[in-house]
Amino acid sequence: MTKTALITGATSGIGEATAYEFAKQGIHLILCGRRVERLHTIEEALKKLTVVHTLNFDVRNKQQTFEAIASLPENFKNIDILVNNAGNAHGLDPIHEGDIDDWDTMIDINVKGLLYVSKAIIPQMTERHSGHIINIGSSAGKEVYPKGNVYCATKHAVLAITKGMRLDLNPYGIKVTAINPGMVKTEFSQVRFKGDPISDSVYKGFKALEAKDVADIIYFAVSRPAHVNIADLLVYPTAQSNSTTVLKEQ
Ligand code: NDP
Ligand code: 8X3
Repeated sequence: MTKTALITGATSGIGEATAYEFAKQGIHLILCGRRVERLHTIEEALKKLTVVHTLNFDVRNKQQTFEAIASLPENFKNIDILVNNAGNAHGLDPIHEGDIDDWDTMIDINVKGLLYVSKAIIPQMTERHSGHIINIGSSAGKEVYPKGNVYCATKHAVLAITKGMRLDLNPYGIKVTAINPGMVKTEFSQVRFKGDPISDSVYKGFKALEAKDVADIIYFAVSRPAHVNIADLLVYPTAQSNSTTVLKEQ
């Protein structure tokens, strides 16, 4: 039976690559993000492969989030796969120099936004006794690195929420998975460093993961047989061995 997936943060990086991967597999798509033009460009491209609907909302806005999801047309209302991917780091500063607005932004998007979207969708999954939630955590949810403080805290929270969801939703036959990548070359560092050219140096001297590498893994997780749940997966680029150790060419 054809499945429907809702992907947050589908306008770039891991979310966009996941949309392409799912579309190739014929999964019907609900693509979410704030940048409406990008949503439409991606929709136009993917319409050749599958059925696509777009939702334009900011996950920080509770009302917008619930209204957007409630507005889904009948043929998109039953969501089988939720990919909670929207998120970013904002800033990289020691805790005593951190910007409070950056902290608010990361907590509001990465933690509260993920919860709002989940709250809007989970009741239909519990009612149908089926569904799969993929939460995009990070290696930063497993370890804390210098200056990573609040971003790492949000990703630790994503992991705790994932574990909580798995416990609470297991009786309803709902799978819950955390996919935790190390360094992936996306727009992530441009956002973190607010367009500062320093963002160009982050992925220099080694082969970082590509968004497609993570998308392949997400599709692998959602395509396992009914009795198999990938609970928690950590993936690094080969050159990376933990959050602070990356083999770079000089
Ligand atoms: P990108 O910056 O390329 O993508 C982030 C996506 O999140 C965009 O589509 C953006 O869409 C969306 N987004 C951001 N803020 C909001 C918001 N307030 N409301 C709705 N959507 C929002 O980064 P990545 O693809 O790398 O990041 C995706 C996820 O992967 C994040 O959760 C990130 O923490 C995680 N991750 C990334 C890693 C990396 O090294 N790149 C490693 C580990 C985890 P728009 O701006 O259009 O709203
Ligand atoms: C993104 C990976 O190491 O840049 O979550 O924080 S890292």
